[in-house]
Amino acid sequence: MRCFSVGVKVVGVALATVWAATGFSAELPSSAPPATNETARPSRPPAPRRPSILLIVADDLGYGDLGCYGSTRIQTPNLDRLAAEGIRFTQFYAGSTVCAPARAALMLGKHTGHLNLRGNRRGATLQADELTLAEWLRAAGYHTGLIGKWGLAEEGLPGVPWKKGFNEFVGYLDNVHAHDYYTTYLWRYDPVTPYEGKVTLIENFAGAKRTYIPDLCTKAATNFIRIHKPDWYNQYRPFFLMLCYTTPHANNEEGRRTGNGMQVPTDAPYSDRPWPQPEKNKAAMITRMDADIGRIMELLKASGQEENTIVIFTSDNGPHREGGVDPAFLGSSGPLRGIKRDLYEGGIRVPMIVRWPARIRPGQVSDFVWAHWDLFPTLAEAAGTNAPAGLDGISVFPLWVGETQTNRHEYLYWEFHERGFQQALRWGDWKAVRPQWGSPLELYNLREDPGERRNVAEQHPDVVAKIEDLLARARVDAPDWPIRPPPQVQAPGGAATNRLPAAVSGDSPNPGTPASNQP
Ligand SMILES: [Ca+2]
Repeated sequence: MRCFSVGVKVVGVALATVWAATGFSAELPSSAPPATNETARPSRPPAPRRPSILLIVADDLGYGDLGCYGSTRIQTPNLDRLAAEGIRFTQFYAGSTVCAPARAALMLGKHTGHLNLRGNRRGATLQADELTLAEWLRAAGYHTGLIGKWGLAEEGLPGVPWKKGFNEFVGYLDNVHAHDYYTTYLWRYDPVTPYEGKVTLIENFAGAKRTYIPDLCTKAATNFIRIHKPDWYNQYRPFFLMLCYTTPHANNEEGRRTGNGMQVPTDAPYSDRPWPQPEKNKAAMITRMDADIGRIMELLKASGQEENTIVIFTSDNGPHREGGVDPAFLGSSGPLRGIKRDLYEGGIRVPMIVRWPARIRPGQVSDFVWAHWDLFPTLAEAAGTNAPAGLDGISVFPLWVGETQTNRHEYLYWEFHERGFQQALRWGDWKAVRPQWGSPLELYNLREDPGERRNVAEQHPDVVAKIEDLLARARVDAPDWPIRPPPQVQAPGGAATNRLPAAVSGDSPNPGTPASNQP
């Protein structure tokens, strides 16, 4: 009994601090864990213990933005250490080249040839009948939380986080709202309080910049990890926490007003660099996130959760040219070609680090080819379940834990519906890109030419033909995303035309987002 009392006291202290430092305490009571008592307390933890999962997703962070991926200008010592203590993947791909479809691919385990959501658009949402990774893990007994940017539904739509598998949520629903690093409100969902709605951040009223949202997300994450430790007072229930920083996405609206949309409280430790101010700020944003992740790792260690928590770090798509930055200045695409909104490697190849001391041997670098849509089946297996049928993803769990990985992708596929219609497909070392509807495939050999500089399609017609076959079966039409040409297609002979050939259906205006609202 004494042990129980002490435990409750510890929990109580942690709960009291949940939102205290986030500015929420004035408006909201603290959440509380389910009532427990001595008889409900398990006598021992179930064995083997399933891991907790912390999935950290950065926003528009490029393949070359971390020290462990070759950056010489941006300091990321904590992520470098994370990589050294786990597996750093060199050929991991985002689900898309912009936010919403990439995150949909991650949550649903499908690629953009099968998603309903294939681009950024106001009003887009996950559907009620679409099963998410969070729903799967919650059904498997995990306590699930989302902190930061969601971007897969706005208020009143079926895809809001609390209807898609998350027990708790604090953050941004909408991708454009997520541009604002000093917003005056966030959304919060807490079924225990219960609370569902907007939380006002009065300290940011009238343009004041007192609460920097990534700082708040870090505080919320550390509180979540303290409270939901899979200890006896939580009946050894593991957690799944998805921490979606907006770093280093630009505040596009601020960028248009001031020329610098890279918001951060201080440009340290880059203040004295002879760089343009937006570049200093961008580097400082990434280094600040790195320090935050370092604090989270310290907490996992101090609270005894380090050994059996899988920590994953990735990004949703490649680096942007927004908010006053030039993505080449800091080398954000590394050696790769292209940026956000391209289907060249720089738009879609992103960092992926996985650390799990209990099962993953440290110090590994892997060139295994996989993607966001593999996280669903992989984490389902980590949670001791079989993934649902019908996913495009494969489980990479065997590779993670040093077993033979027999399951490999025949190919990876992307399509993207801004600026017309782009497609890309990776097959072995080959990468094909169709940069706009109706144009011939470009072909690159990534082993010899990772920067996609030499289009070798003419030298390899057999490979092009094979990839055209794969493309024909890689996708199905989506009602909201008709295939359309770019505004002006050069017809044979040089005349510009907007006409689609009869074979292509769905010739309706693409409901794309206006440029000013591009997430
Ligand atoms: Ca993004």
